This record gives sequence, C-alpha cells and structure tokens, in this order.
Amino acid sequence: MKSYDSKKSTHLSKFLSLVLRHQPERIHIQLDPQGWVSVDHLITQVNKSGHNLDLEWLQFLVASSDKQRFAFSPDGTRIRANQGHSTQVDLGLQAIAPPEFLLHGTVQRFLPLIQADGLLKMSRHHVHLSKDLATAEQVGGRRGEAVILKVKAGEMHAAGFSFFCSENGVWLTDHVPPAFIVFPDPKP
Ligand code: HQG
Repeated sequence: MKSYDSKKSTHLSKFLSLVLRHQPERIHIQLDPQGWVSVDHLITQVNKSGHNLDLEWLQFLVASSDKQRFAFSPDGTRIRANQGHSTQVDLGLQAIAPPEFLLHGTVQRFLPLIQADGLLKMSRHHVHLSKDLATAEQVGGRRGEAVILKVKAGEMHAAGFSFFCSENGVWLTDHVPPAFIVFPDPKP
C-alpha cells in the first residue's frame, strides 16, 4: 500500500466524517437508511467538490483511521461511518449487556448540567462511552482538561436501559441519569 501525506489524510478523513455522518448534501450524496453510500459515487462526488481521492486512498483512509471511523460493506461496494451520525440512520446495532462500568470523558464546565440532567446525547444519536481510560481521556481532552465520569452500566442494564456497541468498540446508550454516574471528588 502506498503511504500518504498525513496532514492531507487527516484533512480528508475529517471531510469524510463530515459528509458520511452529518452533511451528505454538501457533496450531493444520499445515505441509505443504514448510512451506506456507493464507494464509486462517493469518490466521484468528493472529487467534484475539489478534493482528490481515489479508491486506493479511500482504502488507506479506512484502514488507517485511528478509531476505525468508517467501514466498507462486505462486498466492498459501499461505505459508511461506523458511528457518530447526526443524520437519521439506523446502524442496525443489537442491544447487548455492557461491562459493569463504562467511562465518559468530559470537562469540568459541563458538570453542573450533567449532575442535574445526566449525560445527554446532545447532537449525536447516543451518549458515547468507552471501556478504557485512555479513550475517555482523549475524548474529554478535546475540550480541555479531561474529567472522567464512571457510569454504572451494569446497574443501568439491570434497570432496563439498552446498550449498544458500535463496530469500532464505542459503547452507546440513550441517556445516563445522574443516579448512575460516579462523579469525581471536587478539587480542593
Ligand atoms: C457533554 C469523537 C451539558 C458531553 C470523540 C460532551 C468521541 C453535556 C458533549 C465521540 C451533557 C457532547 C463522542 C449535559 C453530555 N449537559 N453537557 N447534560 N451531557 N454533555 O462530541 O462524548 O472524532 O457529542 O460530556 O472522540 O465528547 O467524532 O460527544 O462533552 O468518540 O470520531 O456534551 O466523538 O469521535 O459532545 O464525543 P460530543 P463526546 P470522532
């Protein structure tokens, strides 16, 4: 496989996230109800919008995405984002039992609202949770100093809340009420 300029790859990967999760109309494509779009059509439309993409590069972007953001259909003719959509898509995820605890990385300034309302999905389809600390720290760290919340996922599941795990290992749920969140001790 050829290797590609990493700055250009990041730029294109962000652009693909934008059109496959949020704004397909920006390059005049339509996602099907499960979020898929034809690979050939995507490449054509991305190129029409002034970017430079070919199949080999797209395959490289899918394979090298640090969080496996995209997936090809089994026959390789279609592509979609694995999660993170704000457009209406049904990823066909099956509800499964979560681990006892999951983590959510956020920042201090959101805590008063999270303490009042719990974790809300905001503009995404689900609240995003992770199993490992490194991911939660990275997610929270996008906004400042990460604050890690521990979610009592096992108790939530026992209480009837549904959990899903996306193809790239992100745990998803609709809403985490404050009663199921362990907040860090306030800083002295
Ligand atoms: C916060 C990226 C106020 C929540 C990441 C978060 C992840 C509340 C922000 C993925 C709240 C929403 C998801 C409440 C939650 N009041 N704020 N009641 N409940 N929040 O980006 O979890 O690069 O929609 O703590 O790496 O940060 O896109 O969610 O800070 O995997 O692939 O509201 O997005 O992945 O922010 O990140 P987001 P997130 P990608």
